[in-house]
Amino acid sequence: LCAPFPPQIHVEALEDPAERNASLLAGLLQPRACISPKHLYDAQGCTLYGAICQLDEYYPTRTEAAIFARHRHEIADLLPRHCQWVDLGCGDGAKAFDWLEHVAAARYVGVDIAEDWLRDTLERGAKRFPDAEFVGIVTDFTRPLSLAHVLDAVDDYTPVMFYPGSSIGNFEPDEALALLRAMRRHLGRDGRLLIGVDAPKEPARLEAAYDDALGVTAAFNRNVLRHINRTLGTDFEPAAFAHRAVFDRERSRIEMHLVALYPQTVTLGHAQRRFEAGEFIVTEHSYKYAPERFVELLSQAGFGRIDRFSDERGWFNVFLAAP
Ligand code: AVJ
Repeated sequence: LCAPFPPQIHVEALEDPAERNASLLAGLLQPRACISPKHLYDAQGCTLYGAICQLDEYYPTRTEAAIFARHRHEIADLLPRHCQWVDLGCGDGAKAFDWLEHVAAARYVGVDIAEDWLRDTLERGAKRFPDAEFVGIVTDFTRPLSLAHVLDAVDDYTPVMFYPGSSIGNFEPDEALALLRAMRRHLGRDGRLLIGVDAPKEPARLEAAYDDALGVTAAFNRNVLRHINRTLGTDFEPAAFAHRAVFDRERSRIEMHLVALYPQTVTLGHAQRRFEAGEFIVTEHSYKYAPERFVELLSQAGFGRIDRFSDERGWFNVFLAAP
């Protein structure tokens, strides 16, 4: 097999900037202002998220890594041979590359919204695994049609869809179901979904994970304002907002807020938005699924066989789902 180098990158179905700005603006003008969590990940945001993953309080990354390490061979044995590894939201690819050491993948498909990172990730991967083909797809697969575009482009090998880190938690449950259905449709008979999902636990533990003592998550959250100031030309003052993370038990989700510290008016292009002291912007929902709830969601999405792997404390679950 002769893999092309440098790896090919397709750019698919990205939201156009005007559309993107319009939906950002619409969110900010709602009575309950919100910013989609995808805007947290500019270059600075990606770096801060990397730092979050190393915090004592932020258990998900570490817990998932331990589950992967402990069940590596067992899971690898359940995966199709000569698969293509579809790394959804690949980032630096580190989690996936640990798997490629144990799975003879014919192709790695890195999917991410950030093209610069993707190129780097693919080049590093291609050097480390010279026998595999490396392909990148720049897309926002949170948008309804993009995943279909992605997978239609590469349907010649059996896919293993890899969606770690509990990123599925950023979707509202109905959107999560739609995304799982879209994945299911592209698995064929032998494809698999390997997905990491955070579980509900004591609110204090959850809230600490999203409001750490060093203030890294607070910086990550406030950084979204700098990001949109740059892209949308707004004049948010990051220091005028406090970071807050609260667990809503009933909805089983962490909510990240930016709370106005004093009354202020922000210019949003041609519009203005007033924030009273205490008024807040919702920047993220992170849903936590009890294992039986997530199994139910997977079943609704059309998955038949579902294996689950967890840590001793039951803090985090990894599901291997097959049609
Ligand atoms: C990347 C969406 C999985 O929800 O835990 C970490 C993002 N936000 N700290 C999560 C995040 C605040 C993270 N995900």
